[in-house]
Amino acid sequence: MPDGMMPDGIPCLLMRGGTSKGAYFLASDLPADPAARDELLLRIMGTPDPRQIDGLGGAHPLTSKVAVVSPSPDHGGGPGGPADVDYLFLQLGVDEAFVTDRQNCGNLLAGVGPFAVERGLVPAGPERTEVRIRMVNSDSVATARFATPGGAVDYDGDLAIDGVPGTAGAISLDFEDTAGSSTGALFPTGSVLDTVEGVEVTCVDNGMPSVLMRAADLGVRGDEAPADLEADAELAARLAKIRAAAAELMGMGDVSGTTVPKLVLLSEPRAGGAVSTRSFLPVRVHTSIGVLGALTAAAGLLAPGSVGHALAVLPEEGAPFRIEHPTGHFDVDVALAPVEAAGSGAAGEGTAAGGLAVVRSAALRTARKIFDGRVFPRPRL
Ligand code: NQM
Repeated sequence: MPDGMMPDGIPCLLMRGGTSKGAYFLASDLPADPAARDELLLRIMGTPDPRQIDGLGGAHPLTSKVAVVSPSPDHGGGPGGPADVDYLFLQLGVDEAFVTDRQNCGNLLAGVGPFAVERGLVPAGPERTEVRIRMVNSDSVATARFATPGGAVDYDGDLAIDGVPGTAGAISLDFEDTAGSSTGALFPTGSVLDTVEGVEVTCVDNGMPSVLMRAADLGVRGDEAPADLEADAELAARLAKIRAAAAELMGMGDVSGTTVPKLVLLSEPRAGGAVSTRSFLPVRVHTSIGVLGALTAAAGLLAPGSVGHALAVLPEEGAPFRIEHPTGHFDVDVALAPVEAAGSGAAGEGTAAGGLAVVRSAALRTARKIFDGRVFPRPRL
């Protein structure tokens, strides 16, 4: 038998989570050793190969994702109480053989609650189920709520999310402790505005370390198609330099070979939203925008003096923050308050330069069970 074959396969549930797609596993079905686990996942996804032809991956970073789920140990939890399950997110490369746990993913998070019910980790309620999920990557908690009529997950519903055809059942996601998720502060450079490589940027982390900048400052409009931006080699080279320098300022060190921080180009809204965005992952361009990416962009834009504050059309207090992206828009619910007013309910230690803290981060997504079975990794090359 060729090296590394597993004739019985590994239990795996393939799900769309938000605008992404990934393979969901119980941690107990994968090797406990991270190096052995990652090596196996690369063969399951068909990485490295630009087409991922011999695996589950869909030839794009947004479809080369893995969720590893397990019961949460007693100590897991957040300000809102203990967690039910642990969710470790792993981003795999497509044509490069890497697996990284340095970023989180709020889109795959949308499938974690349903997966926990499918696998019997959490009992379903008779109508609705609430699952508290510890996001291992950032050691923070999100609560997912979704319909389970008759004790089974109902994936159907009437919520449309841009970037996904049709409609599906709403999954609400409420986040705790997103501010400073992986950098320790909402504005990790200590300032809401910095100049990096001659370009004004706002470095912000409300769940996804990101570098916000005006598209116009990079010589683009900000409403280009992802493929057009990806084809611009000069832009790519400039962004790579800005990213490396901004990451140093953010205390993230050498980020070569990692997928954070993300880069977000901002321009004025075109369709009634607050702002138009193009997010870099950090090389391929997002076809929409990540969940934590959107929560982070909104938090940055809400801070007076940030790079996009003046060009954004900010929502009235309590109204959704509508982020326009290449395939439509994404409404998120983000609120900041002065640190003193935020009190102990503030979402995390992420006090900001400018004295602001995040007091609310929430969004609606959908998810769908696509395939449940056993996956057979390709043999070692
Ligand atoms: O920001 C892509 C995605 C993501 C991440 C990425 C995400 C998030 O859309 O919460 O969901 O930024 O690499 O899946």
